[in-house]
Amino acid sequence: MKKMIVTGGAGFIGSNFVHYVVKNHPEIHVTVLDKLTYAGNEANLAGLPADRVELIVGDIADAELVDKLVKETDAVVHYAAESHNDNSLEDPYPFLQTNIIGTYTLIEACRKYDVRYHHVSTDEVYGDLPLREDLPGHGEGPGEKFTAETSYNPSSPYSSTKAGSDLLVKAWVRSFGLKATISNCSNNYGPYQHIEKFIPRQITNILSGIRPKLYGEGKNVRDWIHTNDHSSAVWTILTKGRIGETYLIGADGEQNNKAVLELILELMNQPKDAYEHVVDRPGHDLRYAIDSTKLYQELGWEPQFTNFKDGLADTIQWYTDNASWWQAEKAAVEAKYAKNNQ
Ligand code: NAD
Ligand code: TDX
Repeated sequence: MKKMIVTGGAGFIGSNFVHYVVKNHPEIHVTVLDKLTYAGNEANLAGLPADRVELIVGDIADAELVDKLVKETDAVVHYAAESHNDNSLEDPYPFLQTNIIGTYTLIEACRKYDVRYHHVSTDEVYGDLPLREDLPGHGEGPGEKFTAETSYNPSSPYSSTKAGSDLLVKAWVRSFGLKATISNCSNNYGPYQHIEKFIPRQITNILSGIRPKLYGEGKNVRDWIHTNDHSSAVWTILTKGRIGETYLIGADGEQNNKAVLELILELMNQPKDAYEHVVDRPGHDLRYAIDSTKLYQELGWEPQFTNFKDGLADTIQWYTDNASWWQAEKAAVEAKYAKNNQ
């Protein structure tokens, strides 16, 4: 493999993956295909060598453009998506267009040119799990974490379009022999994450003198993984994974939202209760938890960034040092949330 296309490579996780590839795999040339929606930012790729990374501004649903690019590449790693649950509750249409039609467009081109395809997806396709305290095995019994065998049961317009895109890929593997793998990862954190998302929203609230906002009681659990560990896992699956297989990516990082917020407040020298409870998200998933045994055992992957407190401290430092990256957008993001009393 010498050339790869990374869709959504100007977004949060995609740009972290591009940095990862440039740093660790000097033999690869990366073409980023990104529409630069509100979530995409050319600055996320700043400083990368021009002879190794090329940005093409375009839509993954543009069949002509996709055909032209895929024809010339060895692999496609597909990150581009509409990614925010709250936005999908306001206006689902772009989620259908990008996540379903966009994925369809990419896999059609990959099938035509027999190009290796990796599909980046989310644990949210599996719906949610009960809280550990409500389970007899406290979350460690059979069926109490997501595995590749868990049935799909998505809750939001966002997660249902991701589920739909996963199913398209599975069908293209079976019916057309598409050379694809799928990964379903848990919640990522780290630099370059859009400030609409939970962790950067609260960090930038505190930096802006705004009280952080916790949905409902804050009991909902997310299984946090550092975005660099997501990148190494995707690379491992792309290069060692078995065609047609699904691998779940997680790093045993379960935390409820209240605990995460309290840790952010502590790390930023704020009182533990310096936040507001706001209106809960409709249909809010309760708990996600990933069993990534298959990825560990079959492909020998291991996460490196497993100290959540240290990772969070680094992330806080990044948003503190890079205020110019987010400040211009802050007021508009908060005004949008305020309309729903969030
Ligand atoms: P993001 O919203 O930060 O970035 C998405 C990128 O895709 C942006 O650069 C945007 O400009 C681009 N894009 C959107 N529509 C496009 C289109 N039609 N054509 C071309 N480019 C388009 O998202 P993210 O959080 O980095 O998520 C990336 C991927 O990882 C998504 O597929 C998401 O479902 C998946 N994922 C995210 C998480 C998470 O915690 N954020 C966890 C698991 C999986
Ligand atoms: O202000 C907030 N207050 C709050 O309590 C926001 C924005 C969120 N929350 C809660 C909702 C969730 O329980 O925090 C948790 C995390 O919220 P998000 O950052 O919106 O992430 P989530 O909905 O869990 O989805 C994320 O992980 C899975 C990504 O956005 C998805 O793209 C990915 O598939």
